[in-house]
Amino acid sequence: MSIKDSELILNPDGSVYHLNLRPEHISDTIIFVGDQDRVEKITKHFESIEFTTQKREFKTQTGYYKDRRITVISTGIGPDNIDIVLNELDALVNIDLETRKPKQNLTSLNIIRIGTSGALQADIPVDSFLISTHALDVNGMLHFYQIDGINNPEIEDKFIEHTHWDKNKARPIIIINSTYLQKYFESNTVLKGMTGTAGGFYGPQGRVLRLPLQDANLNSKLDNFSYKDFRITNFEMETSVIYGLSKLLGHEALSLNAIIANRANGTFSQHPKQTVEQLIMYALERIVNI
Ligand code: R1P
Repeated sequence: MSIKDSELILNPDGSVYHLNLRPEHISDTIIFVGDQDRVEKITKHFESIEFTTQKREFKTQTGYYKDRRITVISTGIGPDNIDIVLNELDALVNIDLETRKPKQNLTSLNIIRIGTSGALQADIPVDSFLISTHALDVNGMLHFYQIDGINNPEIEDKFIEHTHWDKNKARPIIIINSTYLQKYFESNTVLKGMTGTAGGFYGPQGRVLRLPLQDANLNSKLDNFSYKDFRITNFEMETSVIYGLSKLLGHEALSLNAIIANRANGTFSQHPKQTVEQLIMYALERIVNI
């Protein structure tokens, strides 16, 4: 059965609907950033750029860094955009866009997120780098897929019990990332931890401007949750769904976080752009070794 036009929408030039990409436009090594302006902060280091396109917040460039063909794509903010980006990238490599049928031989992409994040633990300094070894999904998008096999009910139940999680909110999902990519990015100076992924920036991450929160103590409960050697280290808005959808679709993914805020002690980096630039160079130098 071929996938109907309404389910896999292609533009008149044959590109996928939101990303404006055809299969030949992407590498199998893909860097995700949130901010569309961060794409060129990465590709300015490339020897050459062979392709550029942008539709809405999804800007893509493909080129070469030290003989390695790399695609950089901006996802915008949040889990909903990751649903679009990962499904459309997967369609580019794993669905025959002519016959509209899934391919027999599947391609596994290497996906590296270079993002910013706020630490939840007082001892994680601003301007540090952190690899997400685990992800805590508190936004609910993944529940629309069959997630048996990527979730960890035993740890999730402990978390629900610890936080008295409100049953009107989506059940939290904890994903253990087991990608082979991690070993390429580890070092003595890079921290590791469980990254919480929220579906919003303010209330869902415990920020109060004018609206009261359903649970004003949630961040401190996240802060002091521990199970075996798990500790929730930081908050952002994409990692759990990148990890979840990548596992379901058969791709390898790793999330690298530049910690630019510390929520526990209320501090923000004095030079966030420099910190992100340093993480970009750190990532590029390691990507060439994969
Ligand atoms: C919020 O300001 C955005 O910044 C963080 C969050 O995950 C969210 O996307 O990541 P990026 O800097 O990668 O966008």
